[in-house]
Amino acid sequence: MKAEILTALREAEGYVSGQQLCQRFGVSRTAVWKAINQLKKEGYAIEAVQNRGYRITDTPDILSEDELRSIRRTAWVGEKIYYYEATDSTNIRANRLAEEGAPHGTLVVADAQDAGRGRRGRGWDSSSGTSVYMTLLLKPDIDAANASMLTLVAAMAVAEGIRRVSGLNAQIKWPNDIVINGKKVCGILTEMSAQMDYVNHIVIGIGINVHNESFPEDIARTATSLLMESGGEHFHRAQLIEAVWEAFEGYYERYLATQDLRDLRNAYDAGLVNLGERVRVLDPKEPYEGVAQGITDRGELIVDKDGTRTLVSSGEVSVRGIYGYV
Ligand code: BT5
Repeated sequence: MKAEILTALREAEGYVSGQQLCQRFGVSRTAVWKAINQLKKEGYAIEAVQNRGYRITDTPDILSEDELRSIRRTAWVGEKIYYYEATDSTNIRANRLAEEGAPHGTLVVADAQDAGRGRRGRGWDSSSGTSVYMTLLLKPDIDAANASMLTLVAAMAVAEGIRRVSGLNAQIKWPNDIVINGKKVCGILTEMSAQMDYVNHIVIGIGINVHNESFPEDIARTATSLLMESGGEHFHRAQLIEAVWEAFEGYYERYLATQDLRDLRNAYDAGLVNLGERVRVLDPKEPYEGVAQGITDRGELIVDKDGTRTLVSSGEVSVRGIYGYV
């Protein structure tokens, strides 16, 4: 009921009386009073005035299942939400939940991870109280060969969510990073469980640095946070999460219609940080340089190498800017 009370307080223009809350949720005054007290303990600033009722005066950056549910506006993402103060990795959790029968659209969110992971066995720095770590579980009816494009769909959604909540110019570094001013603010890890021709489930894991003031030495030069890029602003993590998934639902629908990116390609390219720039393709066989020209309908990066068009598939290679990380 706490989530519902939070929603009611947020929706109200002014005060909401205890009586109204009792009637709306069919509970006693004491139950409402208890729930309000619990919310206060969790850090919400709720004013109680006799004969008028309750009013929420400040929404601190609280991450909890109630907070996420109370501001949820998505149609199907997060219909079921699992929140953990700490977990190994939200991707690992989501994979486990999928095997236990959790439905399509289940969202796993954590405040800290002790085994946060990136691609190919790399790690993801996952301190507590600073960031967003979340994973969406999908059980879509798609061809396994089309699944990797979901990373690009998610990247578009994260960039849009960050722009909407913070106003910062978040851009995409193909295929799975979001960057601001040339530094990495978010990484995406998509994993699939499939048979030869049948997708069991897909998890899309997203880590976004929000309040971080600094980073460990090994990533300090390449990593950044919304706080660092905004000159010290603290953005609301639950609102950011909501904004990302709202954007995702729209893009996902367009992806699903064709199971490729033909409808999203132009929008993706518009947010691509390397568009028209020289990049270095770290092909394990032989690295080469060229100019990034955008993506294909299937999400490959088009690189013009001395007049020859080459296509780079995600998963095979990394792409670097010539002058550094981007
Ligand atoms: C990624 O891998 O960028 C995917 C990261 C996905 C993390 C999310 S968090 C929620 C979910 N649960 C998980 O366990 N994972 C997902 P990759 O492209 O391989 O980049 C990893 C590299 O980024 C590392 O080797 C570091 O160099 C750098 N890095 C690590 N932590 C970082 C951070 N917090 N911010 C920026 N860069 C970081």
